Amino acid sequence: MSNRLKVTPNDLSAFWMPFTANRQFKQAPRMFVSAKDMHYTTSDGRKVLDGTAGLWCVNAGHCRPKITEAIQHQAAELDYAPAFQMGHPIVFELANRLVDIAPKGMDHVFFTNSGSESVDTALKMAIAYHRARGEGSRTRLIGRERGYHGVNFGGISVGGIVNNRKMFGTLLGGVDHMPHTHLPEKNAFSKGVPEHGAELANELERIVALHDASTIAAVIVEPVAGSTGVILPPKGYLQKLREICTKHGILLIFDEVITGFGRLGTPFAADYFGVTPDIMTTAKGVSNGVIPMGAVFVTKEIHDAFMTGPDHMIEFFHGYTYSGNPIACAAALGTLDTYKEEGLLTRGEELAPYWEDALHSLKGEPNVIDVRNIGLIGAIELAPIAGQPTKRAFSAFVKAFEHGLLIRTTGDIIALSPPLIITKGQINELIDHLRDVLRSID
Ligand code: PXG
Ligand code: PLP
Repeated sequence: MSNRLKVTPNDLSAFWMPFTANRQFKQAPRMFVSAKDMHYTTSDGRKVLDGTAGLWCVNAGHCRPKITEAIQHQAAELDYAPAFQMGHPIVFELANRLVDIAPKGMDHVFFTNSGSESVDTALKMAIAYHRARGEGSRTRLIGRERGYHGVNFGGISVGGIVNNRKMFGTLLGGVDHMPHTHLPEKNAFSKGVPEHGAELANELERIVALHDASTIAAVIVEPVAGSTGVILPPKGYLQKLREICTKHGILLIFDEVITGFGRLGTPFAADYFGVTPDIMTTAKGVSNGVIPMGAVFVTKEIHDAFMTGPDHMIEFFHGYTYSGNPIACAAALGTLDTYKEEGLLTRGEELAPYWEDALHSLKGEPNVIDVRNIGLIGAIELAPIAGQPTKRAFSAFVKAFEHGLLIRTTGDIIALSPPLIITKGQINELIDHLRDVLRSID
């Protein structure tokens, strides 16, 4: 083992960890040193079942050979090519492969390096699209309470998670928010999409009436909200949003960073719900989380609106040094090959009923106040400890990790999103572990 891997507590201070309780972590570090398929191995040699596909990204499971080999080969062949005014073959191949599996009408792809960058790219595209068509007054962006759209300024402005916003000043101007769709008093313990709440989409009409459609560029929502603790769209809600946007000439952006690439048992949530947005933001599963990558899908209409002016002029003044990085593209192609060979983009559909029954068997366990599910996503909401919100779920997280299971918590909600290769036996194992954990914490 190289010296680099021998970490002692005094070595931990330099790294300021993202979205982490740094001081707690550094007192009792939790480290993974390797991973294979459904499991991690910890620094003390224990196996941990991955109940969350990393951070909702390792959809094909860990250290898959096709992906590893593609990266190794590409690193030795062409490590980098300038992203601006130059190309390399596999970035075009990847874009074509992605368009092939995307919902009909999503014909063009713009590459980024993360979900946050995909979101800010999409917001800029929406505003610039209207301007290119001579409707420069359409600059407002509409998000939703409890929405998560990454951590860049555009994303936190349209996002609706208070802790992600309140420390960071005035954010973007000209943003409004629709209400979230979490209605526990009506929808608790729903299996799949809840019955009640489609009328909340009409709040968009109220916002349009307030600002006038001529000032609104786009509405952005997660088809299924993940980070905020798994909030599902009520039956008919997304269809209504689509109708209202179309009626008023407002672009609809689906943020599919979590739902993209098979999470719901269909390639994209747009397929699951039968609702096609104008722009779709993705990341995570596009490259199995192995190399950072994001992809923004747009319709031909949006793309073509930019393709005006002299041929030698740049059409869209936007892009990243690493947009379409060759090694990221290779990882993504290896990922798409793996998804295809193993049918992973639709495997969730087959497993969803089993997953649903297993999750809902946790109803009645201590402090469980709701269970929610869709595709291969699950959430178990716990009653908070009085005066100490988040503490109960955090205890569950630490306990689960000690017992060999990785879960994710936000507030007092446990979120589950296993790799799409999970077996029924592993679903049982995951739920049994979780049941023990719920029975053993305060
Ligand atoms: N949009 C959505 C809908 C997301 O879920 C992002 C944008 C930002 O992606 P990047 O790649 O910039 O992180 C996300 C990311 C969690 C969790 O545990 C969720 C995300 C990231 C990390 C943790 O819920 N979502
Ligand atoms: N900051 C500086 C000083 C830069 O030169 C660049 C890119 O050239 C950036 C930020 C943006 O970096 P990226 O393209 O990786 O987003």
